[in-house]
Amino acid sequence: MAASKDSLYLGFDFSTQQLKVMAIDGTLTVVHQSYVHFDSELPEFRTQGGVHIHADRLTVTSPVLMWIQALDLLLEKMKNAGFDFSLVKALSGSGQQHGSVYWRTGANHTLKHLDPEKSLSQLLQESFAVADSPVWMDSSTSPQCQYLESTIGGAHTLVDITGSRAYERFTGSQIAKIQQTRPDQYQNTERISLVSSFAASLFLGDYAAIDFSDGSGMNLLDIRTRCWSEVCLATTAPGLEKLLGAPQPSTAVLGCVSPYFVARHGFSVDCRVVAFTGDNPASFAGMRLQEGDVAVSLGTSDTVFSWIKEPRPALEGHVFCNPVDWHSYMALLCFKNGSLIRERVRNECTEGSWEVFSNALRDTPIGNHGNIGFYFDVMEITPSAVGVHRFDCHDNRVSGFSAQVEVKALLEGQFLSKRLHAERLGYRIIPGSRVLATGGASSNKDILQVLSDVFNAPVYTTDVANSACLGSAYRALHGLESVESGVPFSDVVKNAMEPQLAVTPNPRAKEVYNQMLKRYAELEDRVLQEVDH
Ligand code: XUL
Repeated sequence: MAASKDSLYLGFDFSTQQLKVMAIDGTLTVVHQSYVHFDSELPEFRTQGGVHIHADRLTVTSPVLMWIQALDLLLEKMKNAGFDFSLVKALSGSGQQHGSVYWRTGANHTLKHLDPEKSLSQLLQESFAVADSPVWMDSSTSPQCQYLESTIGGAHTLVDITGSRAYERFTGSQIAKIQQTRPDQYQNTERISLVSSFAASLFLGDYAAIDFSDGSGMNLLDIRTRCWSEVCLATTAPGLEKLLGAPQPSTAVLGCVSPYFVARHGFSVDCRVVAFTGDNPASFAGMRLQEGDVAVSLGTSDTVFSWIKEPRPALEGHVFCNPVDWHSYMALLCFKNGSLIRERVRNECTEGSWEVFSNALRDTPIGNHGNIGFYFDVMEITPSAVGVHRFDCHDNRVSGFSAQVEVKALLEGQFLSKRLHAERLGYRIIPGSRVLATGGASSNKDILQVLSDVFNAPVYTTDVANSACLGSAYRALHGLESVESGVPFSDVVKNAMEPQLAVTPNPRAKEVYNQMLKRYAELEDRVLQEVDH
């Protein structure tokens, strides 16, 4: 299909704090953006950061009607801005991962017969068995996680099937908790959606399938067969297969927008709805990762995603089905000790100056004279350990490093850890591999140089503000084109703006860090054994 400026593709992102939309034309140019901020624009729901944190501090939910009202408001804003819905050829979207929505018996009938004279929030008031949806910030399901792992034969078995061990925020345990604590509401549920497939259902006027990629964040999907795992379903809650519907590829075209959107907003009857997915998979698409690439986001918490061919699920991190190529996988790792610890070390070792911090990185050799440090101010997710642990070149524990060595040890340690755990999930550096760096710290070239040296790959920077939204718009375009011609995602987005090359690896780095990675792995095991975690 020729790139056309008259065809538009929409990407929505139902994220934790706001609902966003981006429109691109056939040349991949962004032509429209809008958003609705939940706390400030829908104050009647009294959320903070888009959520309600309950008295136990562990239960975290969002009102499902808030998301619907936000969509009414967003479409209204777009109309007021003169947005022409009739030009939209396809739409897709993403949602915060793991959150779940419980449609009440009879809701699908309502979805199929929406009166265009009324708003979605008026029409769907009574459509939910559970009014407050559990979201990814919830950590109240430890008993359900323990039960799932022990019943199924241990964490390793669950990892082998679903790509992740049991996590409190993952949807399976959330569903189990609802079924156990509110059996009446569970009984009255006709369908369970993820936030992503719930949002797709609104546009489709029918229950939308859960896609393989977001479905991988539930501890319920067998990531190799891409079917629900019978044993996981049976261990989680009764009657679940029917409640979830069959999962579909993330690139699937689910149908056309419902007549409601045609009559009320002027969408074309042919506008396709492409399966919605999770926000991380959508960002993966927005950053246009390719095989061998790794994306490193350096923010409050650091995250790493990579494209992998052969998954090797591990006890840490997650393997999800790949959102743009169903034969492949994506690995996702989260690290809690990100920029806050970089700032603490900057304050303590370099008088609060990034410039002096950068000098320390430049003035210390690659490999830092064999010194290695682990810096976990708060309990780390990957690996599960806490505290600061320093080792000299003979693997002896030491109580402190000089300021310069400390700075380098922090950065080398953070990046060795990212490489080690990404490799444990199946990531491999191959010729042509790129590191795509994003987030606050990616503006510091000396930090990026260490990243490039440790990964032995060039580092590119990419502005991924709203990458989930952009990725969703790309996916809408790709979904439409692949259904017509089977064209791969990378071809559809090949003319998008390229990331900028920031630094290339020092030729001496490869050997030093290959060696150091082995020592780092051994020392990490020692830290895990020695530390009470
Ligand atoms: C990923 C996760 C978060 C949410 C944020 O596993 O829990 O990144 O997707 O929206």
